[in-house]
Amino acid sequence: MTHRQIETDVLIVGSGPVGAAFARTLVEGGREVLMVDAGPQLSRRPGAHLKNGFAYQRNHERFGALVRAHLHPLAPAAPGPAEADAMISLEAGVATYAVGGMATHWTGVTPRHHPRVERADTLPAEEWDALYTDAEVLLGTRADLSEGAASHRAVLAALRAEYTELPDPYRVQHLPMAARRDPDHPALVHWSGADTVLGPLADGHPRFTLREQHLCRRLVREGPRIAWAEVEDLMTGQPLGVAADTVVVACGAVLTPQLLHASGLRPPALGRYLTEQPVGFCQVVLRDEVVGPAPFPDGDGDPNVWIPVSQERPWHCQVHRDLPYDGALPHPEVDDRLVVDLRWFGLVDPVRDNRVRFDDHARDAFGLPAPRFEFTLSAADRERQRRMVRDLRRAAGALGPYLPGSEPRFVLPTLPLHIAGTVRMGHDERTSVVDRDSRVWGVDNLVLGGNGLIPTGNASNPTLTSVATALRAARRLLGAADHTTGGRRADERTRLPVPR
Ligand code: KBG
Repeated sequence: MTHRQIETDVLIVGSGPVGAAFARTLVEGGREVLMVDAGPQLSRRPGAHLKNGFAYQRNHERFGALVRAHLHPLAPAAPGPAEADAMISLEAGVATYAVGGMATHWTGVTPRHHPRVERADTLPAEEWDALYTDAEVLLGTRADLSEGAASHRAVLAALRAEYTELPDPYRVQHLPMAARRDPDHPALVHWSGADTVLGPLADGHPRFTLREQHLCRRLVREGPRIAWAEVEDLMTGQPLGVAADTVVVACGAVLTPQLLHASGLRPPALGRYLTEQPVGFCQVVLRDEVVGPAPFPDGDGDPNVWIPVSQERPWHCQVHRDLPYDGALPHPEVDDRLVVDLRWFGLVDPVRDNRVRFDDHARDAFGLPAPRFEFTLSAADRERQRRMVRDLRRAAGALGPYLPGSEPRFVLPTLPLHIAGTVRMGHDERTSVVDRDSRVWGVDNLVLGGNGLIPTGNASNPTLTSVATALRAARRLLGAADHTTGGRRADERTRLPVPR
């Protein structure tokens, strides 16, 4: 079949919040952008959060069922439980194929990464701070979402009374959330999605085109550049050839390296140094002394309480309500308003042999090389997680008894899917895939985005960091100065040799 040809300034593969941050910045900078996503558009405004529908805000179970239907297994087969690691397993990992990506259903938790424990040294601290602020604005992150909820205030007070030793800025506090209460109807929460990041682009813009159910199968390299991309309209089978000055790939920490691999772009660090966060989880029923004299009012809102990562506590803690896990037992006898989830996210160190590899002989559901995970925890990683779960028990003890069947355990399999490191950013092309402008080493016009770029062990939710990184990369594409190298512009950079 012959390829219909399209020309554009920028092709963006992937329409999650990171792809959207690239699109918004580049369109506002005067570029014409074509964005493609293999998944369908599920809402009128592209990439909107599905929980913004009234019914789902009132029922976590129903929303959980909806989300499950949008998750596709990444690896072809999951091992039996006997083979699974008791702390973490990637074999049943999933990806969201939808316009908006995982932000069609995410929790919106958007903390900054800890400057020493989690953050990469690729940028100076002042630049990180400025980028984080811009990313927070773009995502609509705020700390006051739950301030008005009695359950939130009760959990916050009980945990503050327990963790008196924690100094500022690491004490128990409000969880930063990319969501806001609707000013006209404060009982409803409006969750940020990729549409929030797209802003005016989501309502249509002459320089922005979004094509849903269009799969990028291959990037075709000629010399030091991507000459064109092979894109398939999945609904017609029609192939398109897209020639772009710049190609941005931001389709998740597994599917981004998958596309590079499928295109024969296989730098030595591709898929390696993979990290994922083990999650300790339990649910408690808040005890009377925590609730206080009056019951929580109907329609009170959920708590969103945070204990940030610190050097002594390299784990991220959130106390909130979220989707129920598979196999959660129903408890009609328990007042649902008194149940809270405790999720403690652990940090693992990046090592070269922890990786996703792509099988050239097996295909995934979209016909691309199937991912396979090779991932084990070191003794130090395991010890860190054991400390984390001891701390989870301490926090639970301050709040109330465990909900029967929801005693502390590691969440297995699949969550949290904060896979990182697979296309890591760095200073050296042997141990990283992109430079600090997010550009693939040795390919002039190929830029990557997403959690895969995060090169360090991390425990907090990564989306804010990835949006911040994307903002910087997009601004560099527009010619912004590189503050880390004395003000050189992106188009003045020294060309690197093409790796063999
Ligand atoms: O609780 C959430 C959490 O906020 C998150 O970032 C992760 O991806 O998924 C968890 C379970 O839904």
